[in-house]
Amino acid sequence: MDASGGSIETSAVDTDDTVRTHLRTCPLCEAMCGLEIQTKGDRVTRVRGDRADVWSKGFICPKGSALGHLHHDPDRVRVPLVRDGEQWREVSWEEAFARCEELLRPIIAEDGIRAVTAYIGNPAVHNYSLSRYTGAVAGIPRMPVIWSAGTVDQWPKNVACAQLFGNPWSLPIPDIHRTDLFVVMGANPHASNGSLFSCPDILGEIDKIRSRGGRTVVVDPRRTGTAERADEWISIVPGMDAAFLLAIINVLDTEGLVRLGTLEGRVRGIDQVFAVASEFTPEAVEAACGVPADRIRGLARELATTERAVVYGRIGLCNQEFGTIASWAVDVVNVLTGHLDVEGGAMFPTPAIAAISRTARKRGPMKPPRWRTRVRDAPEVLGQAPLSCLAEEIATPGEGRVRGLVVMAGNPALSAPDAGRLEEALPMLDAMISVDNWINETSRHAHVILPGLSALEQPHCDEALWAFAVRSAARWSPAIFPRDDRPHEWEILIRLGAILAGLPADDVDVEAFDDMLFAERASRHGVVADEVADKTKFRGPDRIVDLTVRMSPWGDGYGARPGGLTLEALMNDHPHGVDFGPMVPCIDSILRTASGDVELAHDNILGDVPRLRGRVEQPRPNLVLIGRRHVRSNNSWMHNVTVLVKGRPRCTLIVHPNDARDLGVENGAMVSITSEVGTVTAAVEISDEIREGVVSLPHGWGHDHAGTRLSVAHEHAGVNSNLLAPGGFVDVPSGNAAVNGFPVQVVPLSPALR
Ligand SMILES: Nc1nc2c(c(=O)[nH]1)N[C@H]1C(S)=C(S)[C@@H](COP(=O)(O)OP(=O)(O)OC[C@H]3O[C@@H](n4cnc5c(=O)[nH]c(N)nc54)[C@H](O)[C@@H]3O)O[C@H]1N2
Ligand SMILES: Nc1nc2c(c(=O)[nH]1)N[C@H]1C(S)=C(S)[C@@H](COP(=O)(O)OP(=O)(O)OC[C@H]3O[C@@H](n4cnc5c(=O)[nH]c(N)nc54)[C@H](O)[C@@H]3O)O[C@H]1N2
Ligand code: SF4
Ligand SMILES: [Mo]
Repeated sequence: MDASGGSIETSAVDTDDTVRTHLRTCPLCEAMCGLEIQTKGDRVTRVRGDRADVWSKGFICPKGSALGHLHHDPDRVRVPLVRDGEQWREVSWEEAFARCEELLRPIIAEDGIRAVTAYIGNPAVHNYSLSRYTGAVAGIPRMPVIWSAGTVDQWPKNVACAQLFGNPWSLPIPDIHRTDLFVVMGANPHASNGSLFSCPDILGEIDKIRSRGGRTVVVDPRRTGTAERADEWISIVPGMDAAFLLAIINVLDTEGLVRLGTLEGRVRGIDQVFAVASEFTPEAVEAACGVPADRIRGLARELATTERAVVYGRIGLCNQEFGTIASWAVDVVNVLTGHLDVEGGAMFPTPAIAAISRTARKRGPMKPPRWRTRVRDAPEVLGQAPLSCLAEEIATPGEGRVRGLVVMAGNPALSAPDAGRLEEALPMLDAMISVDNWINETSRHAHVILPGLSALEQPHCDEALWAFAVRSAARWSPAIFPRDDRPHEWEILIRLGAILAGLPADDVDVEAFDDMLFAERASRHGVVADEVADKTKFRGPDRIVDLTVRMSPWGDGYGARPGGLTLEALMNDHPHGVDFGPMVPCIDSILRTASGDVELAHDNILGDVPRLRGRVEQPRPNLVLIGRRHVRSNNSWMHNVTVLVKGRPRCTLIVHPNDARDLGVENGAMVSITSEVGTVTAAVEISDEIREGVVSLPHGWGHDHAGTRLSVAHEHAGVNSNLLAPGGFVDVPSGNAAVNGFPVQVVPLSPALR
């Protein structure tokens, strides 16, 4: 393998038509598949899974094969754009930054930096040039408040882990390779390929569990592709997982099934948890959950008596009404059945790229909110407030109004709850800068669009995601079409941060800021930047990866452990990745709670139980809506690729046959769907895969707006399900959006299209 780390020349003559094969990590989801990408000149000619990859061993999904289409998409923005009325003008980078300065400067002069905020979208996690530098935009100017997709995503899990383990990012991951009972709640890796649980080919692993005599149980209101592949589907009423899990805890207590195993003597608050769970008997919750008491009891016993078992919960347990209790209870069950930090249970990864430092101080219980939002008075939780508040912060006049917004790799016009209000608010901004590669539903409102490089034009390293991976592996990939004529996103973000801090746009010393940011990050790993300056040849995100690789247990510690891994060695010696083995028990290096033990009982979680009790006792609405994902979609942003959107329309409302009969609709009928905040129309797809009383509409659609530049997506528009999601419907302890499980009315609009 050559020194550039994975480019194999397969033609001797270097012409424009040279065929090359490149090794490259897919940046599109958390599975991090290693791909083999063939190019001819400047075209991608073939993408397939890299069978020699130590991590993914050839696995690939349809999105990965579409990477070339994303790169070649004629609609992709390649040059900075500045708005001139309704038109976009292509400008130089200097002019683009000058325009940012011109727009932002008066706002900050008049109202201070608090009048400007930022939104960080999901792809930042998959792009290390962005992820480690979004902090530059917020940090250099000391922006007091930022927003992110986090509060429509995993915030409840962060809150739960902050309490249980003392670090919001210490997330236990199912050891799927060694478990014999895999309970999947509110996750559908058949579509998502796994989340906060990096593992290629999870469905293949489910087959392997069965072949070694084990079982997989999926708890979901919908019989998903994952449920089809599993051994059992437990159909649950949306939002009732917290009650279901408290009932399991209740059984563990009353039937004397608790077994702490290796955590004996390291767990606090069990009695308080049992006291709270005492009224949640399986019989008391069966009607609300829609799951027979016997099945709940049986599952508790199976979990308690199976040597290697694990419960895993994901987005369906997070962006729902009781996200924090549910996400917390998943790990409480793992703890009480002796399945935390042991093989085949829920384990903490030890990443070889240790982006999250484990040397953090011990923490007391979570702090009371340090600030509240101006308009709704919503409390901050772990530094963020509900994303649905952003619209009113822009639209409501008065002191402290948000007048400037920097959006980094996000499309909140489609992804934020109560999206209609955000759609109305974005045009009220005096300055909106989008760092994005397309003109979509959000960036169409920007004044300046600063495009990043395509995935294939830049190197890639999942320096954040390996912390959630089932094995201690690592990989770095070089750019396939490197370019030096355009700034990398990390450079763009530093320049924006400096402009926001008041520096002249044409005089930003990017290198100096990078040094400063590196020094700050190095100090978190106990490294003094000046002392290692001559030991690294990298800058930007690569220097950070070099730091985190070298400070990992396998790293060379900048010379302290000769022969240990460095980024240079990862690049040169391991083009197919490097694998240091499965997860190992490591609770001592994880726990950062005040007591140093696992702390189960916290007021802000247990204190939310009365709200849950109230819901359990309430009559159920007629119909509630949940979302869904599809393997060929990626939230809102990959619908402009023909091969991914062709075929039957996917933005349909799935309705159970009995509900369809009650509504008087047949397959294909158009219906209006109305919630307390909006109405959309969609075609009905009748299927018994959905629970009665529940309908499902996917998110990320609604590409019919004027002013976007998404020619393919426009033809496959669908509707925006977040026009329906009520902004005030949140999981209270975390502030996370509950975009699943809210009541809707469905009304037929047309006769069935037979
Ligand atoms: N109803 C409902 N709503 C949801 C969810 C749900 O399940 N149901 N899920 C929620 C979740 S989990 C999430 S994470 C959010 C996602 O919400 P967002 O992150 O706001 O939305 P995405 O659709 O991921 O938007 C990605 C944007 O990044 C741009 N982009 C892609 N790659 C790059 C890149 O390399 N650089 C730059 N600069 N830009 C890039 C795309 O053009 C697009 O504009 O949606 C949430 N909203
Ligand atoms: N192909 C593809 N892959 C993706 C994405 C994508 O959009 N497309 N998005 C990425 C992102 S940003 C994320 S966060 C991850 C998410 O990864 P996953 O969590 O696996 O996401 P989903 O496929 O939406 O699965 C969520 C499941 O929760 C169920 N559900 C809804 N409400 C409830 C409830 O109240 N209780 C229970 N028990 N289940 C419920 C839904 O029916 C659905 O099957 O996927 C990532 N990967
Ligand atoms: S599962 Fe698909 S989208 Fe995810 S990393 Fe692998 S190829 Fe890419
Ligand atoms: Mo997400």
